[in-house]
Amino acid sequence: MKFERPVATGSVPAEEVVPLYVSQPLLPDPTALNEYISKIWASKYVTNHGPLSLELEDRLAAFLRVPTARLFNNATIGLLVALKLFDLPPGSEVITTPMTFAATAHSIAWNNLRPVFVDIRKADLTIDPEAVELAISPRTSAILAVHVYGCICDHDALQRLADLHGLKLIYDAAHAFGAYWNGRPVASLGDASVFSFHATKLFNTLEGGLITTNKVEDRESIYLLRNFGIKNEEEVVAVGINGKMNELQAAIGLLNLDIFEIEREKRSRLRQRYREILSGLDGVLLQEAAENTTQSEQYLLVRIDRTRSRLDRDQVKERLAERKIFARKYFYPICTDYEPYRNMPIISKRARPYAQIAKEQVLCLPLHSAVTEAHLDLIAEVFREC
Ligand code: T4K
Repeated sequence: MKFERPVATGSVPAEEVVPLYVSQPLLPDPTALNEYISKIWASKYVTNHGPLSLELEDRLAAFLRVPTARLFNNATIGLLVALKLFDLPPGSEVITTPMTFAATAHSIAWNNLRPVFVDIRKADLTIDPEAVELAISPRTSAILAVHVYGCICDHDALQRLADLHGLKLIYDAAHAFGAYWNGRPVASLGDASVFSFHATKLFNTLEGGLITTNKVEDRESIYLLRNFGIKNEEEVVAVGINGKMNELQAAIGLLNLDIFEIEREKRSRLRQRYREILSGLDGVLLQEAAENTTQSEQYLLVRIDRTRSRLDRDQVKERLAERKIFARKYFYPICTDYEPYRNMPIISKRARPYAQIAKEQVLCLPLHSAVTEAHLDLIAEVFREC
């Protein structure tokens, strides 16, 4: 539907408002980057486990308090390798959520495993442990849970189920860098976690990813899988892949590691501002982190409940776009709407899975330091109409 309304009538004229996207990459000072570039150029060592990537791995392992942290060229390859690491029986089932990015489900299918989709919790849209329990069968080998939008899963309940049924518990932590569960960095939860360092992520290396585990012996296995399975010049001992991070990406990571907490602080304050603007509006719900967890500040998710609001989610998105504010419908469509997984059920304790309701409501608003009070005025105006 096309709206003919004039754009922006808030305190700031629309033409003065710079287009605003859902994400904006955190980029380091180019002068500092140039220093790294000079060093890389002088050394001529640009990839294949270079000194900067090794330094970044060590710093990340210390920051995340894990013995094993292995960098990857992106999180999708990281997810492929994390699943490969555990030699799950071919054709066995991996329980996951449909409310996620395509990479989660695809990494299961690429490993010749079968994704089994289960419902999500209403409170924070993370995977519902009760639905996981319903889906466990003799064919299940693992749970691939997602800390979606930066909200942390119910780890206690998932770990209990994994222990009880002898399953691997792997976290797609693409959105969760820097988040805590019961005072622990989430990197140490379950059997493995995979983080994304894509440009749209708070901590980023332009493209990149990281696998973390609690076992020191995984360092060698992940290293091999990341490097074609090559042990030395004469031995190839595993079916590996090329998942290496290059030195330019690592340099950006080293610099961003020094500044990302500042950005996160700004995002926390911005989340508070969003709360002030949106709380009390009928039919508008903000996602909140569960007790004993912290938000990574990756995404600002609102749900717009059409049964209680005047405008639906798509209309709100369109009205924001008219004001040059580009929100995104992460994650609509959900995985069970995709061609390869179409018609697969979403196992749920409800007659109608909550994921089917939530997918019509979700909208991610810009959450980064380029958001100004003028933008917030425009956003508030749209939501008041809503
Ligand atoms: N698991 C989960 C749960 C994930 O969400 C993801 C990725 C993965 C696994 C896999 O991680 P990686 O293999 O990518 O490391 C983006 C990202 O590409 C993707 O990393 C992310 N999740 C997904 C949720 O979103 P798009 O297609 O929505 O991005 P795009 O290019 O439309 O960018 C969004 C906005 O960000 C743009 O409108 C403008 C801004 N932007 C973007 C880029 C790339 C910039 O300002 N500068 C930029 O360079 O997929």
